[in-house]
Amino acid sequence: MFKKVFVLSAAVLLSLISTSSAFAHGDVVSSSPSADATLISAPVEVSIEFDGKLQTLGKAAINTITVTDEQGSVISEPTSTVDGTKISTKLTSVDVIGLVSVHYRIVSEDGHPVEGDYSFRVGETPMLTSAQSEDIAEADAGISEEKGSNLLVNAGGVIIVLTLLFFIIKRFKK
Ligand SMILES: [Cu+2]
Repeated sequence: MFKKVFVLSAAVLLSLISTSSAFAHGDVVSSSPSADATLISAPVEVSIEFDGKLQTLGKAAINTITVTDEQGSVISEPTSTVDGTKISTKLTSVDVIGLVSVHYRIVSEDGHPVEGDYSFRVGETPMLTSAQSEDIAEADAGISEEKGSNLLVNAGGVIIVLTLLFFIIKRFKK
């Protein structure tokens, strides 16, 4: 009986670990233009690459990118194109200057809706200042922080299972 409980618990533990890493959760891998970039002129399109395929639901627009200028006006086409792990949208105007904001809303491979924002600049000296390289370092740190929190969640699950296992074993030992 004791052995049975142990094997069962180990199986639960293993399945917890594998389900949490088997699916892509909609993390951004890269984008074009990249976050915090400074460009001489506006890009023709904005695209974002995710860590897994995006869910599609026929022609329904469940994955969207909306690009806005510094005044908050939408400067992207109403439709976004999904191609596997990538989503892109064309800009309606190249006459853009200043801070450009990108807002995305996607449904990840495992069915989670994921939203996010980032921005880049157009029309300013494309020289990398020390402040900007700090920004890039921070952005990189942000990505690893997110991965860290995922690991923490997984660790939390493992701890719960181990605690349960401990109490089950304790009960059977009596
Ligand atoms: Cu997920």
